[in-house]
Amino acid sequence: MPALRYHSPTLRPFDRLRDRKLRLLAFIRGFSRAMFVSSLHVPVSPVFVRLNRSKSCILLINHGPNGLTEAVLEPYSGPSCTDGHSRELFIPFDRMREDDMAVLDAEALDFWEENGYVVVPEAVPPENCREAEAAVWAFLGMDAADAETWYPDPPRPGIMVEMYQNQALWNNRQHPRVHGAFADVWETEKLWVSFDRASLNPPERPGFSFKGPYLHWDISLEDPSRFMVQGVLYLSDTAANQGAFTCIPGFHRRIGAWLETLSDDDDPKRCMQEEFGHQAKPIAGREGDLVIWHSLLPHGSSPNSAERPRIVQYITMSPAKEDDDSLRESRIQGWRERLTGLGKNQREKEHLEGGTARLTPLGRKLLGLDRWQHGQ
Ligand SMILES: O=C(O)CCC(=O)C(=O)O
Repeated sequence: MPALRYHSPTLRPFDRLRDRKLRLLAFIRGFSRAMFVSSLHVPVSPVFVRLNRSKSCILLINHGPNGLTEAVLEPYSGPSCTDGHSRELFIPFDRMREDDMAVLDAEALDFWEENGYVVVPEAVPPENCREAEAAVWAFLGMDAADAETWYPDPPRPGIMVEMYQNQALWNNRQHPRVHGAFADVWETEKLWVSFDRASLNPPERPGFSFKGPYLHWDISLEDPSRFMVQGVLYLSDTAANQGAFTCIPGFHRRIGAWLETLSDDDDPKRCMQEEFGHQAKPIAGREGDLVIWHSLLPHGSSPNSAERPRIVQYITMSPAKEDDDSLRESRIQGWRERLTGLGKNQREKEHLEGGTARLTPLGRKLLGLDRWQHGQ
């Protein structure tokens, strides 16, 4: 029986089947009810399923009088089985999460794949936003109600706020829905969270103009197949003209071919701005919404022509590197001693003045203090 290769995750997952195990299957993207029913018809059982990154399973399907009634995925470590009783599927994802943990539904995942960004609504509750927003105002020594304090003299170098270890920031990092959304895009829950900062982007006014960041990339473009994601959490409602996060939707899918057209002397960032800058789209969001974007999307902030500053917290997650002891120790030290993030590890204001953030069991794993293997 020939191997079946399936690459196009455009079909919708099971939406009517209620069996928990069947719905679990749906969250291996690309393996959908529609595919089952219309492409495979009645699949033979057992089916050998090779998930990428070396995980394999046996899928056992039991038929009831009305067709498919039960499907069970069992871990499998034996050889590939492609005999007459099984069929080999190559499914390009290795996620096996239960659907009640999923944050992004099939529509959101399709949107993500198409556009390279997704807005996760209400990723954290309003009280988390208010606490984090208050922490930003306090850190900057500004008064939310007094616009004169938003424009200090000398001016701030940009919109970034160099706070990393505040309890309110950690509360958002360790919020289960934030983790769930990143787990959906990474297809694994075993993640570490970045020590990222906040930003405050005030309205432009005479004598004060937006200084960036304009459209850019934060990763090397040497290997355009690399997968990395970034995120911004809106701490208050943010209109499109309020300094919203801006990106060129879908660029992650065409960047590889486009880079091929550039010569060695071309500067990709300048060429991208000239050719595609007009396609940049500001992404509005409500308080607590999290925008996750594919790092190959050109992205930046934008000038604020509204009345109120835009205040955000940056958060991203990536697969935990639990075997890297020195990295793990340095993360723990960064949290415990309240050092600056983004790899800088400096002793600044939070080290001198702050208290170490309290972590939940999820937060301990996202830091690296506890290992993912040991349950949760
Ligand atoms: O603040 C924003 O909206 C964009 C931030 C950004 O460009 C970045 O994090 O690299």
